[in-house]
Amino acid sequence: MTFELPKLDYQNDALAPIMSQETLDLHHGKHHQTYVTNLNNLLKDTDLAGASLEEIIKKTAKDNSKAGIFNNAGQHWNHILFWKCMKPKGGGVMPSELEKRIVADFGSIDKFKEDFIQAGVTQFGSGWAWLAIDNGKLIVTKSANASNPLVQNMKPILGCDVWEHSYYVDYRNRRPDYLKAFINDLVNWEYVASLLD
Ligand code: MN3
Repeated sequence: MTFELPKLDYQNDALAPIMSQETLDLHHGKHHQTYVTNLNNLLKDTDLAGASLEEIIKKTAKDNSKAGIFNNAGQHWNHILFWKCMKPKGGGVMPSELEKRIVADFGSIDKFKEDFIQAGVTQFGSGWAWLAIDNGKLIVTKSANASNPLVQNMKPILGCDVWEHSYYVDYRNRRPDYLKAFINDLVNWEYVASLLD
């Protein structure tokens, strides 16, 4: 299987000013494309060629000799979710099914958002903040570099990229401001809700 860079569901300038066209040009057009290109090159003539992206991630997660494949496969998967989880004029009111689940598992929407922002802020170095389903319960977690909750048998339903390439053009070193803007003004809650079991 040859993996391909997915097209975005919106124009590269459609998330501005929260996420600029320059950021999307670089992040989607260059960074994500590089992960896809590297992944295809690394998979050539291996026993993983032909496996699904999820299978590749799960099979290489604990194998240091396949770290290159894991990193590029993980980043491809993570970015596919990330682009889908945003939309122009995002944020706002969640579908009631998702809202109920979040209130049940976090106590309130505000507490969930606080936990999510905190996860992203405290991820040391590059990585991701996640909302994931763990045995039927919604949890907030974080991961380093290319990893994600799939490797712990959880199902991520929202991911925020906290690598510097995701926010440095628009927010410089202010990662907390980027995370607040993401959760309040960019998230496509209808898409996140569609991933609930
Ligand atoms: Mn990225």
